[in-house]
Amino acid sequence: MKTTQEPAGTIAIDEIRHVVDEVLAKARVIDMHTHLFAPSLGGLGLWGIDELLTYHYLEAELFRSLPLTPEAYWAMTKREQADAIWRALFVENTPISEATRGVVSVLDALGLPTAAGDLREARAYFAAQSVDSAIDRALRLAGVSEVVMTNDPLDPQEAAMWKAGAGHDPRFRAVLRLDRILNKWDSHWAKLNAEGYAVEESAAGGTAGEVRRFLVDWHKRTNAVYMAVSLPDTFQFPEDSVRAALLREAVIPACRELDIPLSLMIGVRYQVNPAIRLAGDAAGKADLRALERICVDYPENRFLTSVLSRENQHELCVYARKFSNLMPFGCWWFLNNPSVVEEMTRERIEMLGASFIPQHSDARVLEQVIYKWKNTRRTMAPILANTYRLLAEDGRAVTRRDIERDVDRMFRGNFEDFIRPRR
Ligand code: FIX
Ligand code: ZN
Repeated sequence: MKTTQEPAGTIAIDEIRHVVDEVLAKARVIDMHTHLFAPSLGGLGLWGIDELLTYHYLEAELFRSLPLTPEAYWAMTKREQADAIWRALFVENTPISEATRGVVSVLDALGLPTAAGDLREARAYFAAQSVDSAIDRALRLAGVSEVVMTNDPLDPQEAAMWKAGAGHDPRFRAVLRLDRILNKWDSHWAKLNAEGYAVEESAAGGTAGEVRRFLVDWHKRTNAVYMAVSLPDTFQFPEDSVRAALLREAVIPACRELDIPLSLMIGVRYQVNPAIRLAGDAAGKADLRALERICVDYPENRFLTSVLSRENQHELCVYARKFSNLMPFGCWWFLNNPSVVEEMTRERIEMLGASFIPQHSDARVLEQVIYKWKNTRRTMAPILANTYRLLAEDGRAVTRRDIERDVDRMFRGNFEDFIRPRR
């Protein structure tokens, strides 16, 4: 029996869903992990219909729907590839998969036909756009205020542009991606040497200090908000390996020195089918005791973490309850499907409240932010509405302010706070 006065702005239970929809629609999210690039980084940034259709998610689906060898596909021009994918997945079949529905959703949001026999009208539309106006339109339609890039300091094309002063744009934040250093040291250490860093293939001697210097120099050049690495499902820490040594002696100390988080994206089975290139990666259940050990050994560091295997999600939530320097984020890659996003998000709210980052888009093509954030809002709305209904039924009235605060925290505040320097 409720005796206390209900706070101002209390929402009736049957009004909650409506308010949640409004608040989510109004929210301007920070997309904290993408493969998008600021326009000053030239051709690295992908956008437009041909890029949307030749997305590796769709390439994987193409090879299931068309008796076409990967070799024959790679021999095509980008335009021919896009035509083949449109015909096979959108004309000769119904676009019901998450990735094909995504393209339909983008075309619809841009006022383009979603069931045309060919791509003439879509191509004409994009040909008439400038990259800057395309960026502003996509971010506005997606309700995204800024995106975080994935910048590779060992990518020759990208590195040259940063050294030439490119890259700075208020809509795009930088991140130092370290997969080549940590996962492919044997084929990349010489590049650091060539750039004047006295490193050794064995990673012995002064290598760690030099890698640290390299990272600090690139942080200065890019103003990166965090460093990141994807790791295999077999990742172990500690381990007698160059990767573990560089993590321990270079990357983790550099992040502490620069007071920025390290993002650990764990659980990739790289190139199980190299013939289909980017689409050839898979997922595997990882031993998250490596993450436990890293959180225990480096309490001064902050770790953004996403795990690729559905089977690792519960453990990650449990570890986040143990370590405040661990921030779970996103429903990564093969998990970014509404049925799985729903399951993961409900569990995270039950175990972590609003103290996690529900999603990132992982967009590789600009316009993908439009459908990925539309899907996220659509999936989150019933989950949040149900959560607040349960709270109200349990005896605490819910206000619009509660919902606004939680949504802002999950889609902005948690990330902004986690990257904010502590010193
Ligand atoms: O490692 C990553 O950042 C992954 O997101 C990508 O490598 C992957 O190819 C992808 O596009 C996932 O959505
Ligand atoms: Zn990614």
